[in-house]
Amino acid sequence: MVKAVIFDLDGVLVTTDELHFKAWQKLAAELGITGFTKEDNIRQRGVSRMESLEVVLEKTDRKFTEEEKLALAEKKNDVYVKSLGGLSRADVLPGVFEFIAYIKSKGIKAAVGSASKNTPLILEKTELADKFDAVSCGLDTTRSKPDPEVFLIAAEKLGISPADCVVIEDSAAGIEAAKRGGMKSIAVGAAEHDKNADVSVESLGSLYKAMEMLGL
Ligand code: B16
Ligand code: MG
Repeated sequence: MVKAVIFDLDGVLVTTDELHFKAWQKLAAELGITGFTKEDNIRQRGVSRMESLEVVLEKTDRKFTEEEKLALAEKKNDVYVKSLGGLSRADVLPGVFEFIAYIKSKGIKAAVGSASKNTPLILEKTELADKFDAVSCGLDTTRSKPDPEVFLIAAEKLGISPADCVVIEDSAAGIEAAKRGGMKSIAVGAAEHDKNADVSVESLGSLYKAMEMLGL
């Protein structure tokens, strides 16, 4: 039985995936790295800031100390947070507000499960903050996706068993995390066709059908 939906943030609720990409591109350029592509950026989805940095640094032979890596991640985050300045309700992906209202009308709870430590800021700026019954994010966790921790914390905050939760994700790491946490999952966008997902859809418009397939 579906009692809760846990939404990933970046790439599922909001268009911040492009802003992450631009900020990493800027850092790569500053480091003289030329081969950082969209495909590399897709591997950064859902994983932590420091793991995302490793995806950039694997493109160079230069070696960095842990301290230098932390400084580089902070530098990227400063650029990213600045780019969130202009974020508004208009950056929420099409159909999100309507879909949340729909599941709530069915008595299903809604939560966020995101790796991002910037989750509270993003939810506030996009007017999504008061739409969720619980928020679990990078500020709550010690392990990142594909570890299920972020989704299990969301389920715990909701007081709902993992088996009754459906995760909506755009990353392979997030889909694997849902599976390892004993939850069902719907893969969207960049994660479409992920073999670990229970249902796969191209865009949010198809979520109603996906929920039906999961027994809503
Ligand atoms: P931050 P999600 C993830 O968000 C992003 O997909 C991933 O690319 C990023 O590295 C991670 O958040 C950490 O974000 O640097 O803002 O703490 O997809 O789990 O909502
Ligand atoms: Mg995501």
